[in-house]
Amino acid sequence: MKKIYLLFAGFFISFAQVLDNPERCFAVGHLRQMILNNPGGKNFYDAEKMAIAWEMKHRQEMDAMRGSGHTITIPVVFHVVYKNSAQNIHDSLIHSQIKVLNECFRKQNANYANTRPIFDSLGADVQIEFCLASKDPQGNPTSGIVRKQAPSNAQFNPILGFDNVKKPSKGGDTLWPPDQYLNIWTCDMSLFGVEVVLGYAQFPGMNSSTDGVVLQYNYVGKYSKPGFLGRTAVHEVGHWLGLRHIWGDDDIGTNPQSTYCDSTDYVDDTPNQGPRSNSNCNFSANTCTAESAFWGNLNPPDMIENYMDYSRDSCMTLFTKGQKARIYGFLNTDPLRMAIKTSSAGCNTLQSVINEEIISIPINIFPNPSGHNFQITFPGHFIIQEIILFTSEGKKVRQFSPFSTFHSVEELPEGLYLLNIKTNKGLIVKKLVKV
Ligand SMILES: [Ca+2]
Ligand SMILES: [Ca+2]
Ligand SMILES: [Zn+2]
Repeated sequence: MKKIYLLFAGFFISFAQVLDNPERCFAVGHLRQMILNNPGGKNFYDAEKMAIAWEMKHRQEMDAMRGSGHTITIPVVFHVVYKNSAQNIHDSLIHSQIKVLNECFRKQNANYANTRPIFDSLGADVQIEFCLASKDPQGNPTSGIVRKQAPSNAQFNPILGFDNVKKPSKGGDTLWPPDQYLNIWTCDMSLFGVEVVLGYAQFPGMNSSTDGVVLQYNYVGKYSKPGFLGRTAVHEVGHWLGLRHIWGDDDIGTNPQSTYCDSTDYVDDTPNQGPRSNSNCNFSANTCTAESAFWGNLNPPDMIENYMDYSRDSCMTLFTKGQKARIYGFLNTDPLRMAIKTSSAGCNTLQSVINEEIISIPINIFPNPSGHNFQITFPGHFIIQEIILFTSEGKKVRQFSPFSTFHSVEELPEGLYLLNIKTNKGLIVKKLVKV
């Protein structure tokens, strides 16, 4: 399909769009549009100056914090804005998304081990965790997920419906106070039925009435879309915390294939990079040879493992220590990000990831209800790796061997349990009733 450049507000919108290949991220386009809409208004670049100044002064503090066990918890509210049932995504996908965010920001992602040796000492436990808020702005209990049906003619794509998902008058949903919540909207940003972008974030230091992250609904959660692992949200929350793209965004609006090595993400341990990665895992990419002071005479390859590049989800493994320091710069200088560290919005305890309502997988439990033993049947192409039983409140009560035929629940109290069956195809959760 040929490239279609979309004209908007008198300038070429920065994501010159190849319509059969949705752009990963519209955060920088959003930033430019915000500045255009409100010239002279509060601006990310001012917030960034403050963050960089903080970072310079507090290097030692950052070192001392490492491994200290201190974490910041950020309560999240998901606004699910939908026009049909597919867009009204299941709670379990959102729970799974929170889990992915926590794995990546705490460096607990299983694929960290795939980070190349030249980079593997640079990965940071960012010491930030996310949870679904347990209190709404009025102080009433909430699941941290709010749902709103939008009229069928509502327009949420960034070209014809810029930030509309945040505006009730345009069919969107109002944000919750951004000093207490990370607001994440999910919606369909397609244009004429074609996906144009996976997500975008508003950078720190901008208009507080539109703060937050927007995700294309079918990229939410770990197994929502083949080939994607929920890392669109990780990338966007990285922007929301102040990170720039690793290549410094100087390829936008010009020739995406050009090599531009003079811009920066203001992080010294991420090597200079020319253009963005092209949603691939090209380990031989080395687009800039003159690196920053951090790398001395070394000429490291492009860090395609970084969450702030445009690599494929499966080869993303890290935020660096330098990116962590930059994030803490914003967390200690930007008014909204400073306030959210002591949010009183509380946290829900996540239940296990429940997939069975979404994907019909021919895995059966019998007998169910069960008084003594149960068996699991599954198709031959599934390999069962782990079987864990949780109470309906999410407390782990049993782990069963994946190699046994019968699993005993004899001594357990009667009631509803959730059986998490980890397979080579993903996690499947089944309800089990003990009688
Ligand atoms: Ca860099
Ligand atoms: Ca290089
Ligand atoms: Zn981005």
